[in-house]
Amino acid sequence: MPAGRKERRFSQKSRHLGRRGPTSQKQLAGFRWAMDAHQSGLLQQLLQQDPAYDYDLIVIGGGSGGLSCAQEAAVLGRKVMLLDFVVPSPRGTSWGLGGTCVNAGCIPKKLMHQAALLGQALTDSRRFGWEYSQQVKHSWATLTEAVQSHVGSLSWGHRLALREKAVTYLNSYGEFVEHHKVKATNEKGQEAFYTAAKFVIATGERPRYLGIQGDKEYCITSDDLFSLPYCPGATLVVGASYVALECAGFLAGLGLEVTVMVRSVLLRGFDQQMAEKVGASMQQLGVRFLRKFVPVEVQQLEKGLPGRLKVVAKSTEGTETMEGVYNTVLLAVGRDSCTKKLGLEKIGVNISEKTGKIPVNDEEQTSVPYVYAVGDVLEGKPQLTPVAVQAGKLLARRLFGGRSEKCDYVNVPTVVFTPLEYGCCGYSEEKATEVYQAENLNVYHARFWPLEWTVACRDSDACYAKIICNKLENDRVVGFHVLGPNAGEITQGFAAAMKCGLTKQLLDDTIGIHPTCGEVFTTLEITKASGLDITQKGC
Ligand code: FAD
Ligand code: NA7
Repeated sequence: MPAGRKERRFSQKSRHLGRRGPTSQKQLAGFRWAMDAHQSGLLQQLLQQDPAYDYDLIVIGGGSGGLSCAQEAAVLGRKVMLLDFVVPSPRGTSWGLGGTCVNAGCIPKKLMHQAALLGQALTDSRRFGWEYSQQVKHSWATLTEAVQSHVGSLSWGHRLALREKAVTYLNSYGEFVEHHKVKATNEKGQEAFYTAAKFVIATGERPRYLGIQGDKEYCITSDDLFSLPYCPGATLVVGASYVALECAGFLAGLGLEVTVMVRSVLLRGFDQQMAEKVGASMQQLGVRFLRKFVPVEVQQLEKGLPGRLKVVAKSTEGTETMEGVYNTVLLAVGRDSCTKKLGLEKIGVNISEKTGKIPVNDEEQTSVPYVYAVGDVLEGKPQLTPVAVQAGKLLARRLFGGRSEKCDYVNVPTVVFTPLEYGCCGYSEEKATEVYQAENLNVYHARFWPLEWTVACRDSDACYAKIICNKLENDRVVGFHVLGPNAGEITQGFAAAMKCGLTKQLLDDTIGIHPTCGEVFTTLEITKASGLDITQKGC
């Protein structure tokens, strides 16, 4: 190992240790760990580097998973390079470091969801005594400018964090050229080659197109929506997954005319009773659903920002066709893993032929032992930012920190940020029935009317809570579902309880917080099987 590198690594470590007082408990525990590791030989093993390589670790992809893994490895004293490159969308949209979540996913999506909720709050506010006479209208330009400004600051923050942790960041596209070696190509087409002992693939996914006439020319995807330089106007959203419904939801909440074209079911993979309730709540907001249709052609009728597009669609159940005219067509028909142009075949990393995703073992190791993968590229794992972050961090600790904790992909909570939010953790009713059989399940449910909605005279029957319990395990909660305001905030806490083995009895023993939506879970009494009425009456 070159002397300079060794010094840098130790000075980094001592800076890290020096942050707290020399006698802090944490530091003492650290010294004790170091002594033990030294005696067992682990320390020597961890510090051992192969001088044959430029880096200990090269991470390809600077999104949620890649950033977390690269930074943790650097904190552990390793020499790390991170390559991140955004191939512009067919409409030319591109962005900086940070990946999907920061630039074209969770963050801008949640901010636009908030913009839509504020519109609803304005309407409610009159019932609470607010009087205002100005015409209320929404400015798309102000919203996108504010959202992009925040996104830009997060992206910049990631750059600074990499610099602080001495991770070498290159805005270059990475691909394997031979074992332990990648080619990094920058925006100008300049190529450089780097070697590393270990690699992590965290290249994520990008929106899929339909392959029909006019799709790449005239349609946009979520990659383009959050920075669209003009208000999309009347919008057709194609697809019925969470990305589709979330985008449709906030566009409708901003006052736009929104139609969703659904090929089969809403929210495939989610609890279907809940999915239909999400759909019903969106319909109430004015979203139109075209069920069992797929687009076959998109034509431009008029140029403009936005222009006018004609969409021809055909039924999935017969020969019927239909046409519609929209200002914008947003495709949300799935996402393809960025694994095809990584040169994986050159080093023998297997990918699933069907999905393009990378199968890994429970330590995120691919078919090539020195190559690992985290995040959305993984086969059969939840595709969520906190999952990618956790997997990346724990992977770095196992590779370079002598730790053994693995990412737990079970009972991962998630939320669909439709105007009425849907939060869930654990199994859908369909999946629970498949795993445990219907006769072994108790399904408790209730409708609830948030207090804030009473004065506002909003729908008393829209919000719904459901838990699925396994009778054979003392009524352990195996599925948690809530449709209501702030479902994300509610679900997070119950997810922690489920990790601790939450049972129906424990919920009954929990004292609620009044008046909140979450308290409904402490008073669930009616099972679905009983058929008793759960209708809420009001307004
Ligand atoms: P990404 O964050 O996608 O990062 C991959 C990076 O690698 C990208 O920057 C990409 O350009 C780069 N890259 C690709 N190939 C190469 C290459 N060859 N060389 C160099 N760089 C490359 N998750 C949530 O938890 N909550 C949400 O609310 C949520 N909302 C979402 C909303 C939308 C609209 C979308 C699309 C996704 C949402 N997600 C949400 C999912 C979340 O964004 C992903 O799970 C997460 O970003 C995955 O992280 P990743 O590191 O695997 O990949
Ligand atoms: P998903 O979850 O794969 O869903 C794709 C949706 O698009 C789903 O509703 C599909 O309907 C629909 N679809 C697929 N092909 C078509 C065609 N040809 N026509 C009409 N509708 C179609 O994709 P997402 O992009 O929402 O999310 C993927 C990941 O991105 C997610 O896990 C996060 O990480 C972010 P189907 O139910 O198959 O009939």
